[in-house]
Amino acid sequence: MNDRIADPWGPRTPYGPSAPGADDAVWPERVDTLLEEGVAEDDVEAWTRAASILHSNGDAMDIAARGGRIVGVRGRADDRVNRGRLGPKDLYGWQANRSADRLTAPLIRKGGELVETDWDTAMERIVAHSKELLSQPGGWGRFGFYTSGQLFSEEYYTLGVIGKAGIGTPHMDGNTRLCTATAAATLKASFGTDGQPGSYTDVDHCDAIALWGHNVAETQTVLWARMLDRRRGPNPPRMLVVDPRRTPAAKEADLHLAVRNGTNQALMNALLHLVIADGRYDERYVREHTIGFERLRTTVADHPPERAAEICGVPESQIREAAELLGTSRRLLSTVLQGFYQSNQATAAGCQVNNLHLIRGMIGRPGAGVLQMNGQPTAQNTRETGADGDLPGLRNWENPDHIRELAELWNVDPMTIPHWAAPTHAMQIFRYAEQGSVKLLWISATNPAVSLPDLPRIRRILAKAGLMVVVQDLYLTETARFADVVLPAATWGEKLGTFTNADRTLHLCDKAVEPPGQARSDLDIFLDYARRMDLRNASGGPLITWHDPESAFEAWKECSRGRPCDQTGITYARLRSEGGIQWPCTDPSEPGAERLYSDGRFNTDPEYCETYGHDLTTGAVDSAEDYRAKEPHGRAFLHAEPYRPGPELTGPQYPLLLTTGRTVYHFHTRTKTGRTPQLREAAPDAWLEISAEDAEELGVIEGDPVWVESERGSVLVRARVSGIRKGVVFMPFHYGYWDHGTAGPDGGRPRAANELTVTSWDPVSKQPHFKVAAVRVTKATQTHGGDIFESDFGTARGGSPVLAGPAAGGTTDVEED
Ligand SMILES: Nc1nc2c(c(=O)[nH]1)N[C@H]1C(S)=C(S)[C@@H](COP(=O)(O)OP(=O)(O)OC[C@H]3O[C@@H](n4cnc5c(=O)[nH]c(N)nc54)[C@H](O)[C@@H]3O)O[C@H]1N2
Ligand SMILES: Nc1nc2c(c(=O)[nH]1)N[C@H]1C(S)=C(S)[C@@H](COP(=O)(O)OP(=O)(O)OC[C@H]3O[C@@H](n4cnc5c(=O)[nH]c(N)nc54)[C@H](O)[C@@H]3O)O[C@H]1N2
Ligand SMILES: [Mo]
Repeated sequence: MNDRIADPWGPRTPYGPSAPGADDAVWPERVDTLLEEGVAEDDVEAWTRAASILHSNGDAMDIAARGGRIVGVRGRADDRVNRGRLGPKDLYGWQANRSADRLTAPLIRKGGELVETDWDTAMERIVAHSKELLSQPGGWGRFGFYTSGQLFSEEYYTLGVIGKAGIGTPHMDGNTRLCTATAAATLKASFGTDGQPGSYTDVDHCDAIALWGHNVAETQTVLWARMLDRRRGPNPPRMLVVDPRRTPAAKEADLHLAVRNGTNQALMNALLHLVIADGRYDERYVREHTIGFERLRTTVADHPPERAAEICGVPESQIREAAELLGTSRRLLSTVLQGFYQSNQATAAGCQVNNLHLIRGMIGRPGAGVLQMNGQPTAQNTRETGADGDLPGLRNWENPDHIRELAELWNVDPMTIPHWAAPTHAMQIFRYAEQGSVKLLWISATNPAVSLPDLPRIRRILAKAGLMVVVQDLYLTETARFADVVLPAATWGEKLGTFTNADRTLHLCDKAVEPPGQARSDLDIFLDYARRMDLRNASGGPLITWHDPESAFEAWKECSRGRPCDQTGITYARLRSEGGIQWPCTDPSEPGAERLYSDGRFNTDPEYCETYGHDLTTGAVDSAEDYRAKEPHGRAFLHAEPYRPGPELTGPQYPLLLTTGRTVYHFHTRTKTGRTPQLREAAPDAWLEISAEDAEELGVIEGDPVWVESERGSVLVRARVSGIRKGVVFMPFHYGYWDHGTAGPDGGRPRAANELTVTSWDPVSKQPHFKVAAVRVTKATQTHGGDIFESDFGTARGGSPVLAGPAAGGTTDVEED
């Protein structure tokens, strides 16, 4: 195999339709394998079926094991998603499972220190605190659960039922709030419910691809390989990229609009303006299948391309060219991701992409599709099962019938299920913890001390007196250092479960090896908590009636019955023999649905839909009566919204616009990829991307240390002079403290992008604005001799800004009784 650090995408296998519009293109197989040095395929003792959990593509693979250890991976040629291919993180990342610093025993805080203990002691500490909270009036309001986009369906569903039907708290959310809350919000707003209209096979058939704030080349490498293979084959699709940076995807594109971050809505309005003005929409489709065209038309009429050119900072001619590309395509595939979701006017701008497809009738047929992408591998499941606070089965919290269905399914009083207000979003849960009303914050499979915005504030919250923090993770993360109880979890390869990728494909991940030490699967931890809490249903029986992954899956399937994400036709046995299956799938003998909305009927019926809608400007919730009055009758909604400036504007003090994101080599806060030698060496430290013009003005050259400061905090990193647009700088958000294991919590140089980001979120999806903040950059000068990174960071700017951890934590350090 070629060096997949040097070439993340591997060799091309070109393909395409035999003639424009033909549906005969099939993506060739290419099997990628990586085994530990010295291990040959013949040495592998067992191959276990799995799929990647280091992005949302759902690449199917087999895990190789030998002597009870994982020794490598191999892509599955027969799977619809990747046809054998794997990306760099898939190929190398499994090594993190074997890291010597995995947590192997529970920890509790004693005398300010985290010390090893046994499961009984750790769980009883959580249970005692929980019971005490519940014994007080409104005790349910004292609980906050902050989970992930990286667990399995079975685990989320169990957590969701514990929270909603057991404790009855609305304060539950996933880090999916930071990730794909806007995907869900735009899908609900436009089509009635969550659920991806498109399919990856749309890549095979499209004649144009538009990437809206999505650096797919680095973040879904296998999907990108599919796109590249089309681009090198017969009848290739044209490509449009909208991104302030000259990413690998932007370099490949026919047209790159390097918009100023935070201006997506202005661009989208101008594009829709031109498409409508040029009559390039499908009048019949608009009439029969949509609502809201007149309002859309009048709103975008105020957004001519010359206005967008000024706001976005791109030539008007390019905007016209983009409208031409979009308006003349017969089969357009759009993908949308964080450049939209985490930016200004996220839901509004995401909805404009849906609008573009709706008014051109380009939805639900081969090649014509929208992928409101997911990012995390199992984010879709957090949303489906309700572990993000939404109701499971894509039900509507405002619809009393939906509440009744759940109450019957779980055999509980409907009033137990929180539905009197919108579920509490992650940023609000942290706010309640800050204010002191949430007194137990249970964090599973996420690392908010690196990934939430405005880290100085997040550290203060996690360290707050009177807040019990429980962290369930694989390692002693930046967040775990604040915990009162740390629970060691088993992970991918060490436990069994299912999850759904970004095109609705379910995969099963089987257990290949035993977890280290006393680590337990997240499912077992949640089940244990439910048992110890003695959570009961209305008849006095146990609330949770399942006991292992398969029985949990069967329970979850019942909950999905009759809903858009119906999985009742899927079984573990099918997933084991057939590989990936798309939902909805109701018939055990049929494949799942390739695309949604092929008949032009959307999930907007008032009895069926997942939301009655929001005001896109304020986020105010519409009432059921308002919604019914629109008489949707299965039509989709076209939403309109003028451009408004972002949450933070530049000025003389902070003249540059910061945006943040990813590199191909790392996953999030690097807990796994930072423990993978090849990936770690490929991108060992954080950096700041800056344009040549801005660098010159600041007297900075490639590699210079620079301070980047915002109103919240500051970081010290090296400059990379890149093709980013002038006035905009970029930082990867992967890097927390200096290094895993090598520096204590107060020994790290500040280098996390989120030291700088702003506490602000989209009014509808509540997704934080990670992609717009005002900063200033100054060249760092040496004051103490030696390497500035070693010597100066603590003193240069008012002491160590990352001071945190055990000394600062230890908030519920009650002695054992
Ligand atoms: N290698 C790698 N792959 C991953 C992940 C990872 O951590 N590493 N994480 C996974 C997850 S959870 C997610 S959510 C996805 C994210 O996948 P992406 O969304 O592709 O990744 P990002 O780098 O966050 O953002 C994409 C692009 O948005 C651009 N951008 C910034 N601001 C704006 C703006 O205002 N407008 C526009 N149009 N563009 C803007 C950035 O320059 C960036 O190139 O990746 C998944 N895959
Ligand atoms: N500035 C900025 N900030 C961002 C973003 C950005 O683009 N810019 N992107 C946002 C996005 S899209 C995302 S998704 C978030 C990601 O942010 P986080 O969710 O904080 O990132 P991870 O590092 O993936 O954290 C997952 C944690 O779960 C642990 N873990 C992994 N597998 C398991 C398991 O099976 N069980 C348990 N119990 N633990 C497990 C890992 O060790 C790790 O500590 O960051 C967000 N923050
Ligand atoms: Mo994400």
